[in-house]
Amino acid sequence: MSGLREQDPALFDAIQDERRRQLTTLELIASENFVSDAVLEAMGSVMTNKYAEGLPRKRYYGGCEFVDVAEELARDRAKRLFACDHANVQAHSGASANLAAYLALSRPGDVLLGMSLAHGGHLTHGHAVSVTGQLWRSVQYGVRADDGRIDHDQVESLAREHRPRIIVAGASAYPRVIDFPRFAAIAREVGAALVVDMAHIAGLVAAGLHPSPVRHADLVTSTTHKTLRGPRGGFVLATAAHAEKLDKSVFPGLQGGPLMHVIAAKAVCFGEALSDGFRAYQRRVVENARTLAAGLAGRGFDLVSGGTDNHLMLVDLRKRGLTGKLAEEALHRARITVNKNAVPDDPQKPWVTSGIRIGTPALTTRGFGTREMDLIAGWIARVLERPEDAGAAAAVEREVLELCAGFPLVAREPATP
Ligand code: DSN
Repeated sequence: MSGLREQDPALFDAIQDERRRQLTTLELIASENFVSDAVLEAMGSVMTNKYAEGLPRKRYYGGCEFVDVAEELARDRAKRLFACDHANVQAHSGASANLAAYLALSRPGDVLLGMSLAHGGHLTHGHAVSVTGQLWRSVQYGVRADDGRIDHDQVESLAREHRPRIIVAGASAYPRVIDFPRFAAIAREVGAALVVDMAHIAGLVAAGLHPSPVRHADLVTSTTHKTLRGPRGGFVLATAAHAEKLDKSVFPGLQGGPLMHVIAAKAVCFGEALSDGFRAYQRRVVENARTLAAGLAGRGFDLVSGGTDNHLMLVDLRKRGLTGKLAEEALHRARITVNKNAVPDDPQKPWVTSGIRIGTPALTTRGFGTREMDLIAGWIARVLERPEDAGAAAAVEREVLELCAGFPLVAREPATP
């Protein structure tokens, strides 16, 4: 067999271009990260060739003895990492993980109480354009207008009024600690199950830097590729009581053959996350986010909730007369990658928005520290001061390229499961 370069030069070139883009831009999308060489190697392995419907030692196909090893490693390490009874590591994505959780604990038509995307939640927490908002009767809570924090009183009163079957806690653009005990108390009071989607903060939870949802939730869903720094995929943690229902709702309920090469890479990821090096990395992620947030606030930017406790911040650009779209595009010209993001009660459409979301997991993996975060805050301020000025963007771009050259993406410490 020939290599990719010879067999498919167009695709080979696209991969090389993407590699160069990652090396020569400042990656500040809060949900992205750079995986280790070991994770990449497992993902690019022959395990992709294998069908393995079922669970380890209970498969519908022969020849599963080695993929069983991979899945057992992934499950065992996930259980150790998050101190939980049971882990299903087959969900293809965070969206699949959430659907599997809802199917395990409810039926379509039941009431689902989740956080509105417009206030920092997620499409799959019951948004009208998502299957979760179409098949379930969705009720949505949000954050308080005055301080940008989750409005637990609203959660409680909506729960009492609508008696949801499931309450979902978790977010994709919420910079503060989530109070899982409070959610659990509300769920208990109204007889709802609690699902926590910890996709964004899974790495912080693993490192003990955000309180764990595990003792409070019936099911905990997550992705592996955000702060957890693994392959693109999902997983679900369960109490022993829900284990069987959960496994059945993933397969055969929702999915066919599991992606065994991705599951192998999840095993590597969980192994890495058990190391001291990973905990130190997460501490730097949070420290960098605080520094970047302070650097932006100090330069006059409004941050939703006034700052951050975790790996991300949400910048409200309304007072500057900018939209998220314009800011994203201007920063892109300077090789600074962020995403436009709705701020609470955003007057703009979702494809325009009034904010940008900024996160530090990827650049922290790359070795950036607080000194670089302050530089970056300054560059963001300079670009957004004159967002239409190509000269200003070009000047920052030159500095970005110089900084990037000093931080090549190199393999990190090996996994120490
Ligand atoms: N798209 C993810 C994010 O950026 O947060 C959530 O699914």
